[in-house]
Formats: sequence, C-alpha cells, structure tokens
Amino acid sequence: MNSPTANAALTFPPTFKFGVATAAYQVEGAWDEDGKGENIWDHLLHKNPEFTEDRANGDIANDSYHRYKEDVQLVKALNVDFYRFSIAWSRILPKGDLSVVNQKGLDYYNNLIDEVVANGIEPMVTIYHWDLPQELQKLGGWTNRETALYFRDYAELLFTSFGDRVKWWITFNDPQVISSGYSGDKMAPNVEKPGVGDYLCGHTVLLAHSQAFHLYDSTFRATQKGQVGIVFGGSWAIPKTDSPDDIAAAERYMQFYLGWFAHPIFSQEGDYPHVMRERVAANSAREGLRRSRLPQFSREEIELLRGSSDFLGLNHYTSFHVEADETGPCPSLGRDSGAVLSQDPSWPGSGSSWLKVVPWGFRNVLSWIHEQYNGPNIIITENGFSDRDGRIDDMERISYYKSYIQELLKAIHKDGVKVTGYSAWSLMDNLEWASGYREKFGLYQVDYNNPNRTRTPKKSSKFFAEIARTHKLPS
Ligand code: PNW
Repeated sequence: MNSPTANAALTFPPTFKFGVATAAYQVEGAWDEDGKGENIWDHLLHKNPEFTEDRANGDIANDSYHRYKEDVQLVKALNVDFYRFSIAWSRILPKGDLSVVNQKGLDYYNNLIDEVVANGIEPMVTIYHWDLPQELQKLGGWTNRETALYFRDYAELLFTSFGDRVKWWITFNDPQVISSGYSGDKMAPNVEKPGVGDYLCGHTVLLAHSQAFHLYDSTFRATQKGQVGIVFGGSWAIPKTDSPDDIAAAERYMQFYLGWFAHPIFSQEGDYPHVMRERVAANSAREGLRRSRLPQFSREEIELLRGSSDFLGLNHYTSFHVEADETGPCPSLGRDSGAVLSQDPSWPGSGSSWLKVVPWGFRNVLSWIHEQYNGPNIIITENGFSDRDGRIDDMERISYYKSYIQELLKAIHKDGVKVTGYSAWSLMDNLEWASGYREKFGLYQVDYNNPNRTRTPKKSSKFFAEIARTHKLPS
C-alpha cells in the first residue's frame, strides 16, 4: 500500500497545467500557400536539399495547415490544459514588415485558435520558433538590430489580432539555438560567423524580447490580462571530474548557455553574466580587436531587460559532462566558454545523438535556475524523447517521461522550485530540423508515406493522457 506521503510525492498541485507542443515549420507545411512568404528554413532547404539527413523539408510536413482540426482533437484526447504552437511570421507578414499583411494567414491562426478554445484548451503561442522571413534575412536577419523593431511590429499585430483569446505568449523559443544559426551549426540561416554572429544575433533577440514585453505591458496587459514569457534551452552541466577546474568549467558552461539569455532578464543585476563579459572581452583583446565581440547594452537597455518576463519557459532534454579546456575554432563561443562537452557512454541513448537519458539532471537544472534567479515562475515548455522508428509500442518514451516527471516532482516538492506547467514535446512526429523526419518525438505517429499524413496514437499518448487527467504519476 502507498503511504499518504508517497502518494503526495507523486501528485501535482491541482492548479498545475499540462500541455503538448509543436512548432509551425515542423508541422504546418503549405509553405507557399495562400500568400505565405518564404522563410529562412524554406530558403535553406530548397537551396541545399542535402542539408537535412533525408533531403526532407517542410513543404508539406504534417500538413497541419489543412489538418489543424484533427490536430486539436489529438490534443484534446490527451486531457491537457494547453496547446503550445507557434505562428509562422511569413504566413502573416510575407515580407517580414507591415507592407503586406496576409489576411489568409490571419484567418488560419484565427481558425486554429478558435478551434483550440472551442475544445476547452488554452492556446500558448510561440511568436518566434526559428522561421524568420527570408526578406529580413536579406538585411542580415538577427545580426541587424533593426530586426528587433520588425519583431515588435509583428508581435503587436499578433497581440491585436489574437490577444482576446491568447493569454499565454512566448516571444522566443530557445535563443541559444537561434544564435547557433550564425555560428555555422546545422541551423538556418547557416551563416558561418562563430564567436561574432551568434553574439550579435543573441543581442538583437534579447532587445526584441524586451520591446515586445514592454509593448504588451503598456498597451495590452490591462485589457487582455495575459502573460508574456520567453523559453530557454537548458541542459544540465556535470563536472567531468571533481577537479576544481572542471567544477568551474561546468558552472561557466551554465552561464555561457543558459545565463547568456536568462541573466539579462531574470537576475537582480541584469546584463550578461559577469564571467561571460570578462572572458569574451579578454579573448577579443588577445585577438587584437578594439571592442569585445560580445555587444554591450546601454544602461537603459539593461533596465528594460531586467524583469521583462512573466515566466521562464524551459526546454529540457538531456545533460552533459563538462571539462575545462579551450577547444573549437578561434573565435567561438565554445572557446570563449573554456568548457568542453561530452556525454557518458553509460547513459541510455535515444534516436538523437545528443539526447541521453539523465533524469536527475532535470531536477538539478531546475534547482540551479531557482537559486540563480530568485525563484522565478517556471513552465516546462518542452521535454521528450526521440526514436527512429516511430513505433506505437514506445516503452522507451514512456520510461523517459516517467523518470523525468518523477524528478520534476522532486524539484517541486523537495526543492520548492516553482514549476506551474509541463508540456511534452511533441504532440506528433514532425520535421526535426536538420535531422529531417528520421528523429521522432511524437506522442502520435505520423505516416509520411500517406498523403493524409495519418496520425496514430502511440502507447505514450495514453500514458501521458492519464497523468494529465489524474495529475498523478502512476506508482
Ligand atoms: C528543441 N539542448 O530544441 C526545439 O525547440 C524543438 O523545435 C525541437 O524539435 C526539439 O528541441 C527536439 O530537438 C532544443 O540543449 C534546444 O539539448 C536545446 C536542446 C535540445 C533541443
């Protein structure tokens, strides 16, 4: 028999919200339909089909543009409170700016939002999930500071058009990954300027976030009464050995990855983490540069960023070992950080090379955030597991969710971390960026050989639906 305490330890607070997530480019398809403009992923994958493992692209994807009603039924069957999806900027503003507003794009999201709400589900909208209009990329994309103003205009249009029904806004999904698109990683726009372009991109994204937040605050919050947050990727860093150097390197990695974006918004003092400013400035000087490759905020910008978020969204999947060493191209963020990553061969793997199963890392990163940023409200916006066959009988995914959710409960009950929501990644198999359709994260399987993109529930969907229904992890 379960003791009452054991039971309480497996139970979520009644107000806790469950959800499930997708992103526009990964599921919508209809890449040039009804006036949608080209975005950086359309552009990259049309120009370089070999960029993805299976020469895949998002032209059709899961065809959610035509099948959104079916998607909403899948969400509903999971008993969740919210559906997190993103809006494709270039579907609404094909040129990126306000010169053309595509009514059919607005119609699509109005229909989707109405369908979500009519089914008793709350929409949680990501304003930017990596799909910049190509027209803005021509101007330098996120390395152009003006892009922050275009983003503010776009966000304003969304608040105006959808804010009566959308109460959860996320400005950016994972700025670290957005920035890696400028350091030659396998991400659009695939600009190769490590140690410079990534920092510039991150800087503009942060400024854009604070602009959108303050716009909502001053113009929309009083009437719409929603929340505006931002989402970070946050892996846990474990010192590879217990040498003081490796311990310091692991902490430095946390500051260079999560702290890069979280510190300006959630810390007391604001601005980039001190260790990051110091190290990038020192390396820049050594390279003969007049200024640090890490851009500087003005006093006013620091103040506008500080506290500019109602919640901290966290995408968490895995952990890394970190050792102290300077490797990688010069310059680069990796070299600046003086932290080298690896993973333990004993950690169970998944369908993604980087995703190893380390459940206790989840609890640790949550505690770290809680302590660093004075107990912010946290929503887990993504957590999930990939395989390569998309099997229906997905016991590995179930055991991943079980073990990670157990650690989440420990963070809530034992460590007092303020987590108020949890969203699984993903509703269904989808386009896993440069990995194409081969890495599958879905609670539902999608048949890409069928023009109907037939969706079939996996066992994990039943498992997750039970947790969402009972607010309890089965013991
Ligand atoms: C997320 N990490 O990115 C993205 O938001 C999704 O679009 C994507 O499909 C999903 O992960 C699965 O890859 C990540 O630091 C960002 O380990 C960071 C990490 C992992 C995934």
